Amino acid sequence: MNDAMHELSPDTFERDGYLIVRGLAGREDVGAMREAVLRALDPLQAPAEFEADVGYPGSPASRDAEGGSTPRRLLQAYSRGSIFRRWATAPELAATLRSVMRKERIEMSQCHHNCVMTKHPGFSSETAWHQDIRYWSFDAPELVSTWLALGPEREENGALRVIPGSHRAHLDRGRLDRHLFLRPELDENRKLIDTASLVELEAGDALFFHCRLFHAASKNRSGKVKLSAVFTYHARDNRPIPGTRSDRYPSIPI
Ligand SMILES: O=C(O)CCC(=O)C(=O)O
Repeated sequence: MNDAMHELSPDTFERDGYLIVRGLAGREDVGAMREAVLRALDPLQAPAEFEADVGYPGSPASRDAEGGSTPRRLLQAYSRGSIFRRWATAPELAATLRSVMRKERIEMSQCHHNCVMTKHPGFSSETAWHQDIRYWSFDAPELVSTWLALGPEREENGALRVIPGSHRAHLDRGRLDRHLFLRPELDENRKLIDTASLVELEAGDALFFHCRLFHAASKNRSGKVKLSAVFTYHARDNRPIPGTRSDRYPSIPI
């Protein structure tokens, strides 16, 4: 599919499990977010997740190995400044969420994503095919994440790839490995992966994607860090399961 042709309609989202809204964030807001992120990266302001923590292909073997201090994500983005709070609750973002979720009352989870992805050249890793819902616990697997590009996202710097319609697929457990990644060596998975689309974005473009949509990304082979602000939303009547990781912090009504 040509992403530029992607229609802005809830039906498209329902069919494909994702939607791209071009230029949803203005240049000034993107610039302010970039500045805040670059400040938080040097010196690094916690909390952060490191490439070495995830153990994905290509990541440094430990925090002590070469590149071991490469941050993968700045966590708790919502608490990092008013610019992030403004974006995560922006009326234009909320309007698209209401439309694709077909719900009026929506909340932002502080427990999932709520981060800035900081994909660095050199030591970033490959993220294999997965659904975000795999480790999340809500009454219904119906959450939507927004991925805001703070710079260009291309194959070369590790842009996301998505499998259109895969949020509707029901796969046998055997098609997933122990970490719930798609097993690429299986023919039936290969066929599914062959239908993937690359999500190319410019600064200010936002990808909305369903928590069951299979997606993946490669490492950053360019010379510049790739920054993307990512937040996750659920309908107010879709509650996190008490006592789980999804229930550590209260959600924020938007
Ligand atoms: O940029 C990447 O490597 C993908 C990140 C991702 O899919 C995730 O954190 O769920």
